[in-house]
Amino acid sequence: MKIVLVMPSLDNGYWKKLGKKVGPKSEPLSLLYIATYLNQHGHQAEVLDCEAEGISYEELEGKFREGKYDVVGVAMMTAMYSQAVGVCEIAKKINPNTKVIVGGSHPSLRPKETVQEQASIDIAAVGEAEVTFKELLDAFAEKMTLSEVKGIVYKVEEGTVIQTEERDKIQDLDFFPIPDRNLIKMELYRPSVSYYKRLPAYTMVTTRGCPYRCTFCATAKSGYRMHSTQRVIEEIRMLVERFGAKEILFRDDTFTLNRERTIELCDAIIASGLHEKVIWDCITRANLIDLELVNKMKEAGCCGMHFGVEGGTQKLIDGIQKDSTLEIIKEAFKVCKKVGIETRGYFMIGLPGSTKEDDLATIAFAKEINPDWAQFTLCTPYPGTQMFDEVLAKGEIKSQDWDNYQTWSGFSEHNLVWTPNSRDSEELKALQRRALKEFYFRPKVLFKKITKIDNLPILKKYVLGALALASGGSGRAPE
Ligand code: B12
Ligand code: SF4
Repeated sequence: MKIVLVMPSLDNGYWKKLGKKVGPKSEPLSLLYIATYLNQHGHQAEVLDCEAEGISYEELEGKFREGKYDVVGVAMMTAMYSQAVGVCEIAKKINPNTKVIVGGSHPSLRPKETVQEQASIDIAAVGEAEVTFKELLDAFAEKMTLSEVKGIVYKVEEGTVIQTEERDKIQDLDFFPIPDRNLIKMELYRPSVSYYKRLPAYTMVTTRGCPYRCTFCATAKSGYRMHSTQRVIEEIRMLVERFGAKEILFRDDTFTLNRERTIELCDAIIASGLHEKVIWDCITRANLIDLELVNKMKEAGCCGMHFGVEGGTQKLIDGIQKDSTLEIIKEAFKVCKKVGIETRGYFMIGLPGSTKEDDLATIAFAKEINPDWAQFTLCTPYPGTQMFDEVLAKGEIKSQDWDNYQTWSGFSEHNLVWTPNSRDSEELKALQRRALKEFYFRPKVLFKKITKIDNLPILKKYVLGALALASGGSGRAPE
């Protein structure tokens, strides 16, 4: 059976020309995990990344024609819904007998609707899909029936779908082989301009899931499972030795959730000598770090930490069940500064219940804690989150056109899909632009950035970033 897994283009018109240069080109880890697992079981799955390789729909038609694939898997996040559907339609147009399977955040949260809505989609995989995909191939080869494959929704006939039993999550992540990066063109990948210090900088995940309950988050209450320390070391070593990685971006939801494991991992990195070859950053929560831990992380090569701050008043962060306090957040940024670790704060404009004054308080709080990098996105209730259900129940969702579920609308013509307290879209969009400009165009921030320029690539990245901001933003989410 010929199998291809496709990452659609992330570009649905939000990108301006400059955005392409500053936006991220992240390895499609989800597809690599699946393809590697399939190939370990005797298949020969390929991965096509339309975003990184700049493949247009026309070129994709050619590739599908040439490849004669029996099975096409397509990744789907909410914000790239249309592009994913576009890929599915091309697959069916080239060969109506091709089995088209979608997976990822969006179909995992709305599997039935996704299969029902789209004639070109045969099956949606719910949640983690390595084993599901393998079993689907078994079903296509008539070794089992579709109804026996757990964790899917499949079309029986137009308009009728069947959802199978839920699939239990694999607890030991080492069950999955290390994603085979030879399936993609690694030289094409690099993070957003403000996200790296040295290139090549590649991404990795060492855990999956998060037990916290933030109302806006698509991975809330999803447990927590880990790769073993030994396996993480093996994967870092491979990225360094085989692909020349100088920096690694750990994209776990909450990297330091298990303090003991974080220390064990840092010790193992140091013992292996990898801390002398590669630096790394991670995303975590403010309540999950302390001075001793951060010192250890720094010793092991950690150069940056990202925190979801979200709002600048206690009322705002309580409203989204962040389960944190402004004091804890301030302390976390202080600790990182003390140790010499760069920080990035994620903030949201227009949180539920917010007024313009609240948003101004968020901007002021960002300036007060003063991370090295601040990201201000517009609060967007994604389907499948608690926030979406709450605002939908109140009749406040203005559009279910998923293309409009963008968090950077301050830099586009689109109206917001939802605003708190019936606030005006334009007011919120203006606040997003104001937040970025107020934060970055401060003399002390500009001075600090300029004094950190010690090589040409860094200069280039700052020039691109500044141009993007000055011209109205990159029009593109770094993440
Ligand atoms: C890396 C990342 C990105 C990268 C994507 C890189 C890439 N090429 O894949 C970048 C930086 C580009 C990105 C952008 C955005 N992201 Co993002 N991102 C992530 C992150 C941190 C890690 C994803 C990952 O690799 N996980 C590891 C793999 C192994 O797990 P996985 O992705 O879940 O994949 C498994 C299953 O989902 C499934 N699966 C996934 N794809 C497919 C495809 C097929 C065919 C099948 C069968 C199964 C399947 O099987 C996989 C293996 O088990 C997640 C958070 C998270 N921890 O998952 C958010 C996340 C996916 N992103 C999210 C969001 C909101 C965004 C943005 C909208 C952010 C923004 N502010 O603009 C943009 C959207 C861009 C766009 N136009 O679509 C949300 C998704 C919400 C939603 N409903 O879509 C998440 C879940 C974060 C969150 N907690 O809310 N993101
Ligand atoms: S926002 Fe972060 S802490 Fe909150 S549930 Fe999501 S991953 Fe966990």
